[in-house]
Amino acid sequence: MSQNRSYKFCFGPWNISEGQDPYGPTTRPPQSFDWKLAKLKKLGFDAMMFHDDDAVPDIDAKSAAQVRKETRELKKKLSDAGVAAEMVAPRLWFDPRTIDGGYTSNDPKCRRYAIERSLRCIDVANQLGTDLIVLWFAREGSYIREAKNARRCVDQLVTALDRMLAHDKTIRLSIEPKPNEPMDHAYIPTIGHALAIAQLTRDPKRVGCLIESAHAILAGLDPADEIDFAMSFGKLWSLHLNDQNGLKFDQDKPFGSANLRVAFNQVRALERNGYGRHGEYVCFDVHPFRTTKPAHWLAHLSNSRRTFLKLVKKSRTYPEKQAQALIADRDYAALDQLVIEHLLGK
Ligand code: XUL
Ligand code: MN
Repeated sequence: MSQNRSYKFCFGPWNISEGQDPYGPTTRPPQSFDWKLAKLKKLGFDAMMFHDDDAVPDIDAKSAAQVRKETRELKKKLSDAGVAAEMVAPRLWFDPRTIDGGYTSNDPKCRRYAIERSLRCIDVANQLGTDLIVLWFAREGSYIREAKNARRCVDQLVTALDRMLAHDKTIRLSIEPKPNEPMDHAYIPTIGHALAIAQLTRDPKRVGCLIESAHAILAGLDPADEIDFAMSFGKLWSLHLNDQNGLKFDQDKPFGSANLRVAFNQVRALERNGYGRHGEYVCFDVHPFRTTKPAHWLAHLSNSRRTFLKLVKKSRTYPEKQAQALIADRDYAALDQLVIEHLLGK
């Protein structure tokens, strides 16, 4: 791995959020897309990630011609700013037709809507110049076990993936697993599940994954191990770094905020596998704390990037020889302390 390798960074418009949570309204006034794009550039980020309706607001209400026109305008804005579109994700969890799931809804009309919306999302991605579609299967799961036939749901997920793969021969589907929230249990809770379902599709090569640190932690897993696993298959096509303090609601904390050592190990895993070598971006799916004042609104993004880059340095200066000697001696107590002191610095 080249020590000079640098990373490219990305976030989405939803990461400059207004502070609403299930118990209270917004705490900051909304900002325009143009403002967010200008800030992204100024903070040293290279790309923006999109939901289909971040790209074309109210996409369901618009004709194909109107969607094309608005996507063209967005593409021009991005090109003028020198910012790439990293991915587009169909937002399948807002519409009343996805109340009981998108691809796995018990209602065939609703399943059809979910697939048609996803095909539109692919067209938007094409026009924005990215071949990456991210699928967070928000409501593809159950509130109560008996409500759905999980076996049939797996078939329905494969059908949906196959329809997307057939719609466009060049797009790649990146599944972003999350074990719960909004559902009690999701059908694709981990990277193992994502890579396994890829094998059931018509073109497994074009189905990969996206790891979000918080989602792995919610599944009781170490995100660094998830990174190594996905990268063993050459299937880690995107990444949402953030942090999560144990098994609670999805917190989307700044990277390294809850557990610096877990963050360090994710960076080490990315370094040893050469993440980014094929153009992959490091995206931060982080949110400001609800208490954040508008004046400090971007700190969670610049801080995450800053922490990441500091951890890259820590990874590249890790006392590897000493660590190897301790491993050979099976002295893990000393190894543990070596890591702690390396992170603490002088
Ligand atoms: C949800 C989540 C989403 C996806 C994109 O927890 O992480 O923002 O990353 O749809
Ligand atoms: Mn995410």
